[in-house]
Amino acid sequence: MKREMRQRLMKLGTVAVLGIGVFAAGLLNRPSRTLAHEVEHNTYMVQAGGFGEANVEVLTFAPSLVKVHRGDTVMWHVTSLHNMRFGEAEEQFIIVEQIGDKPTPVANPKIFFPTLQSGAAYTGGDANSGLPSVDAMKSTYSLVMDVEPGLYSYRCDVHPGMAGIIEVVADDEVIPSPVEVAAQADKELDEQINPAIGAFFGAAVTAPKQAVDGVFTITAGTGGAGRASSLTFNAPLAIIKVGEKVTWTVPADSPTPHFINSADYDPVAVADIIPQENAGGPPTLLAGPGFLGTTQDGATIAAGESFNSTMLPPGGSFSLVFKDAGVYAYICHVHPGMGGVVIVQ
Ligand SMILES: [Cu+2]
Repeated sequence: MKREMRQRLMKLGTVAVLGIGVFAAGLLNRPSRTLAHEVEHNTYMVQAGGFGEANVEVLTFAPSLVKVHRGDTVMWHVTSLHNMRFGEAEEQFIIVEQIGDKPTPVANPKIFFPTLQSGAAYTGGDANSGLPSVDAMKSTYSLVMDVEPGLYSYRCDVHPGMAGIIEVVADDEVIPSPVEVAAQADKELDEQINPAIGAFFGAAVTAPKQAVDGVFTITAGTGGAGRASSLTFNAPLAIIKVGEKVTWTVPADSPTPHFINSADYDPVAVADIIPQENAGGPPTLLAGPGFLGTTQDGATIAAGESFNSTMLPPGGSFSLVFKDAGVYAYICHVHPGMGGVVIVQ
């Protein structure tokens, strides 16, 4: 996938370079001073997240800072569930709203819905790309930066700490080309992905082989590598005895939360977020069982019973007691490829 992405970027870069070449050739007889003004309106790619070996995902915008001229386009390559929102205020992914007289967890509409469509001009202030739909998660979103020189910061609200800056510079300032920006993006992603691959091997080496005092502890995802982590369980095969407990913990320095779901979990059948129309208003997105879970922490699971935790934030944990012999496969439903098996003897 990464190679494909690179090829696409190269192609884009080549087109941009050719474009500049043709344009520059037409301007040969003009004073060179006008060149910086005329050769404008490049498109700069920013990677919104990325992936590496050992199921590593990095939750950054790369490059984290991109310099553009006014009128240039910034195009984000969105590799997962990310939004880009310009604005000062912090927004929570799930908020509690009074619906009737009942406090109800709902998906924050300020995150989910776009206020600027892709391709529009950004003229300053608050603006949000909205979230890509699940079937269009590999997508692009672009904005024409039609603003005064200055720093414009934005963030992804799904992943706290994931932020980037667009610096709009004066027309006559020479800035890195789209090809150079693409190379910088790859470099920044690799610098984060590589330590996370290391963390994956470290976690595997120290993984427990058996329950201690009746508890088998499994680490969900890795920490210790900044914005990147391996979306794996350090003990993907846990063998316990009937009546023993499994506790999954998310490292406190994990950049992402996780879930513990029975392998038969179907995120389509069990909607994470249930849209509900308001009479005359915007839709309210009720947070569904995908986020809230259906199984209490510490519950006892019988043969064939399914289990689904609530969202486990960094530092969070979730335990199950297995009372029957059997094979219990599980996944994290938001992270493809993240799964494990508990064998109860
Ligand atoms: Cu996960």
